[in-house]
Amino acid sequence: MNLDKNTIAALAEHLESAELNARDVTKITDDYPAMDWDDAYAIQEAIRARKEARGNKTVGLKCGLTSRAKMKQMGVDVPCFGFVSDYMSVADGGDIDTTKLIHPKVEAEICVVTKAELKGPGCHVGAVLAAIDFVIPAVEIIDSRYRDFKFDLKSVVADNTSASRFVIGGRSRNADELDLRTLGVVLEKNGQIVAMAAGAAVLGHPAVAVAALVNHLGQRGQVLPAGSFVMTGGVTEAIAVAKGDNVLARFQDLGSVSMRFV
Ligand code: OOG
Ligand code: MG
Repeated sequence: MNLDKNTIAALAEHLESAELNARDVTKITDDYPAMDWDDAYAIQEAIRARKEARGNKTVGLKCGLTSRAKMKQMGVDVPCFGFVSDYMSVADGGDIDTTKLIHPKVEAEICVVTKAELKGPGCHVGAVLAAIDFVIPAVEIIDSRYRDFKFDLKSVVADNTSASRFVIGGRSRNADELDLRTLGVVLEKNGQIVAMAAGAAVLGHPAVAVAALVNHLGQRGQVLPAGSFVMTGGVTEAIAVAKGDNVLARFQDLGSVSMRFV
């Protein structure tokens, strides 16, 4: 760690205020170039603590930048991890208020809910598949607090990996009824196809993203408890949306997820 406690707390407040007031800021590594990975995750943890202290529940964990398309879009080469809170959840078919967001983008994601604890290091796809209770589709609405979505990996980790809203929909299925690698996803905006991919876009298999999350937690002495909701990351590049847009993501064997931006 290169930043002191007060700086971490101040940066958490800075980034969380930007989120809650829908106001963009410059990337924090511009002012704190010495910030390291531990600092970045410590800032994210401090944002989580602020939300929980206010009564918001942490309802899931997310993997980000797990597909080549996303890594290329954002100019980075390793995944990152964050969390989602109760107030970020929007019902399938629901409205998303764009006045509360800065510059939202949508991503189609294959998600899982676990039924057994997972623990790293050494967590692998087999352990993850054994621990999956069910697979469920979602659309994540990311909204980087950084101007023009321009950031480096440490800045985005501190900013809770751009987490903003998410919509769970479709229907749940057992993992053994699905081939998560060949599972097709089609993303539509206003009736037009804007992106498509298969599950293998996510690190070769979406369960690899869950294993990476578990190993990341393991390094920090944490486990992924049974009953966890995990988003494995956008299968395609993220698509910008604005007021008036309708988004529909179709998932092979898992139904569809939709929302309106108002
Ligand atoms: C970072 C968050 C990425 C995903 O699914 O890849 C993410 C960003 O691109 O702003 O959530
Ligand atoms: Mg995402």
